[in-house]
Amino acid sequence: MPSKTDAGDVDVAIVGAGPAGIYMLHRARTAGLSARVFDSAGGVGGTWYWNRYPGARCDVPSLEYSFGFDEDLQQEWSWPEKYSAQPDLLAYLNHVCDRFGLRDGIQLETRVDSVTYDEPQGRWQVGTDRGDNVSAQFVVMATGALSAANTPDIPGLDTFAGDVIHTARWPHEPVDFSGKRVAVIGTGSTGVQVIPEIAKQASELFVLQRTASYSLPSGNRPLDPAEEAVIKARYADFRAANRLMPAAIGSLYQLRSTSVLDATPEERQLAFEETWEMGGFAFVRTFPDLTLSHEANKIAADFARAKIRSIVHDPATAELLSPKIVIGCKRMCIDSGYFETYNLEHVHLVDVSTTPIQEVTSAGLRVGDRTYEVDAIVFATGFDAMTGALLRLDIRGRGGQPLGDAWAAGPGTYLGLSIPGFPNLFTIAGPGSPSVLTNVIVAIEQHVDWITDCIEDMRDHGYSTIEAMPEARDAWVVHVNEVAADSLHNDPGCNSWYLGSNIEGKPRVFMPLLGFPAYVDRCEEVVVRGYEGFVLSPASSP
Ligand code: NA7
Repeated sequence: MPSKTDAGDVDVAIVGAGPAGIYMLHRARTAGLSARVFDSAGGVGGTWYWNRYPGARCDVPSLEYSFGFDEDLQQEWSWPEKYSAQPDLLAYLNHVCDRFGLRDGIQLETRVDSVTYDEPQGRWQVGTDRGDNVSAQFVVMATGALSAANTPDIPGLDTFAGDVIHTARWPHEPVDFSGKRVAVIGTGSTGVQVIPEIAKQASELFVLQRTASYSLPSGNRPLDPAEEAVIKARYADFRAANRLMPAAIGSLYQLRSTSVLDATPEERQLAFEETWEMGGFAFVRTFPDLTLSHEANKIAADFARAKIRSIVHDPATAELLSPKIVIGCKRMCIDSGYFETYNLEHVHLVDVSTTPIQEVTSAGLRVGDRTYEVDAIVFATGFDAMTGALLRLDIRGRGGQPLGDAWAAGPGTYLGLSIPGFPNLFTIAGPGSPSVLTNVIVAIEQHVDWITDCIEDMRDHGYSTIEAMPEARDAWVVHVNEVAADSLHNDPGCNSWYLGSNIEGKPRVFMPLLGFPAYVDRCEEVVVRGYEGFVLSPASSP
């Protein structure tokens, strides 16, 4: 296997300097591979570099949403809060880069705009907007599942006289909304975080809601050093226990194992109150069947809707804020004071579910007969998730085939790691892997370890190329769909970004794989069986 062939060549080109790209660089280097990371951002951090809107916070507890690959790292870092705010996560990821001496391998402010397979050479050409043309034996797409920001194409947007900001492209300098009339479009995980913060400053705030979200209180608080010490005393065991959980988090919760349908109304109420108070995702796991059957699901949904009615004073607003969809079919939101915000006199909820936003004028937004005059519009409208970042790049595999053609009917991968026709190109936390349905840091570590071990195996055994077989991909796509078929995530009333249905024209396909721990076993089994489902070729035959 060639090492660096000339100044511009590397063994591994990595696209993206978020947690996945950072860890990939570290593992590649420790495996003796030359590697370079490219990112269009001005700093490392990925999601936590871009999403610097007020209120931005992780919805997975800090002690779990952090790397577990190095014992010293996890012992020396201290988190100030149970759920980390964006600046703390960004500081952590910068610390990781410094601690492992990674900065010289990361090329920032450099957008990769083409990734092309050079078939005769058996190498990839990575082209950037700075004119780099780097030859790499392997390419790792660490581009993030939620990084391609989605701004709806609303007529007249370019005529608006005020400020337009997408939450995922928030300015670095503080934005002052004091005395301003602001519109926020979107009430997903981002909306529920940013809305209470903007409401603290704005003179008037219009929230344009298309679909009401279930949102659970975070229960965020300063992290108790004693609690942190208990985890740190057995951090490796804690991580291992989490890796056995369906979402790779939450091994600490002592939840019930019996059906909600077998509980009395009093027992249900008590159980739900307990997990609601606990904060975070615990609520959806109060009983094991809440996300498995409609009957069980409705009981949890009714409880959550009753909570909204108990918080929001105006009954009409409470009704509008009460989700009608299955609870948990979309990603649950986690908030700090979201519903309470609607009790403020200057905060107005605007329903755009039946009458969409028609146009933006120079003065504001027109919905039906009414124009909402505002000084700023904030788009909390999410992402072209899972495939967006990959398809926005010009990736071409064997025969010059664009990835967009290969994925015209939906993303087809083998193990969420590899695509037939795109040899030696790996996706981290890509479609077809548990990715966003797990603690994504755990998913990233598992993928990076698998990819690095695979490259090392290839090197040890004289192989230069690995490529997924089309039959293996087809069987994997069937598996991903089968697992999701009976899940409430696939409920016809649910238009989630998991299904791509937040983006017009995107094929409706459930993209992540349900079933984390079993997936890890499957990846290991594939290796044990000699990379079953892959073709490995020796150096002479690219
Ligand atoms: P989400 O969860 O996709 O939420 C986006 C929100 O924007 C959601 O309420 C959408 O309504 C709304 N939206 C999108 N387009 C429009 C238009 N054209 N008009 C009105 N409303 C619109 O993105 P987030 O950034 O909040 O969260 C993404 C993930 O990041 C989250 O799940 C966590 O994993 C972290 P809709 O529901 O589509 O009707």
